[in-house]
Amino acid sequence: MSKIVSVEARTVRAPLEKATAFARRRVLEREYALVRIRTADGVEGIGHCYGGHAAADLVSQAVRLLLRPLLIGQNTCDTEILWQEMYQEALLHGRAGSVMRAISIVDTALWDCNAQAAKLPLYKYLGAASRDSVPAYASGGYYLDGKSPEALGEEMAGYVALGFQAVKMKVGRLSPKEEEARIAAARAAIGPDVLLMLDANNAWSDVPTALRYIDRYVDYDPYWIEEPFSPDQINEHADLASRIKVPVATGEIEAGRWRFKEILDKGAAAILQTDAAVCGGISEFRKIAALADAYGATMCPHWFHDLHIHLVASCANARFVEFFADDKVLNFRRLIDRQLEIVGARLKLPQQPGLGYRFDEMAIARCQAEAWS
Ligand code: SMN
Ligand code: MG
Repeated sequence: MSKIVSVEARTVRAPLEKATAFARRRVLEREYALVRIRTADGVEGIGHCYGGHAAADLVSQAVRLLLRPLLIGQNTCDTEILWQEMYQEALLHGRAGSVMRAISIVDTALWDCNAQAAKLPLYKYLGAASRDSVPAYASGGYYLDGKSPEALGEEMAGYVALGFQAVKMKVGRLSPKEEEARIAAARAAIGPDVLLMLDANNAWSDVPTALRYIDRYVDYDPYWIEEPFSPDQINEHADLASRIKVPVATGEIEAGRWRFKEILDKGAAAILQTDAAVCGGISEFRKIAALADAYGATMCPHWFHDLHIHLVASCANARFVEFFADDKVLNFRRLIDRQLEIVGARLKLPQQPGLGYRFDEMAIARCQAEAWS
């Protein structure tokens, strides 16, 4: 019996040890919305999303007020039916943003329940596209007060020493000249063969400004330039993509297959960074990945490596998991009870049923967390 008997949510506020920054924001604290779904046969599925630096309660409340009433008593296997019902129910509030995050985490918890009930790791339940491990890149290179280009280079070289052959750093916060010094230091530290991704986090608002920066970056052989503009500036992404050889990557805060189709139709990105905890869940991610495949685009999902390892391992057109090696800038790893194993430049596929990890209640209690309700 996969009948849903309870749906609970909670918001967790997890401070960072040290303030960190990317192009247009400084971050001191991270908020997460968590969900757990229990079934009549005793299975518990989980889902989680980033709720930003404040107000993740918007997501938890959407789970409680909008989604829970239509989930209780339903069957966890009816993922397509339930997705349609949640989407329709949330139409006025949702379609993107916090309410789509709420749908995403509920959908993830349903898939977690179903894969556990089938006693299969999620990637196998979805249909494996990889056997033992998947490629990953190490993500970091944030701005910290007093962090020199040399220190950035050391950080990047540290990821290579761990085994990674692809690394990502932040760009777009400083002047073009200061940025060039950072990128030059990173490239010198990692050598010519390691892939170097650049994440601009919506740094620029027009194509000429973006080009002033990127013209200086190209000498250091970037593998992609990520989120050069606001996500709503799809035309600017497309214009930039038509002018530079470096592939444009985007999509970490986009939701719904229709929006990704627009990105692909306009040639605005060659790499989609769809986040299953943002776009509408695992059900929606798979539709977006199939759409991207037909356009020859590649999926490189956005962070939450513990979740996205299953999606990279079950989509033939997925290339990399984004991996955060410590909890300095992203501290979600502190809230769960299992860490992935790095094997060279790859991550070993977990063999436990479902997502393969649980929330660590003790670790959550050490944060500012509300009770499940
Ligand atoms: C990022 C932003 C917000 C949360 C996690 C990670 C970043 C990335 O843009 O792509 O790594
Ligand atoms: Mg990014």
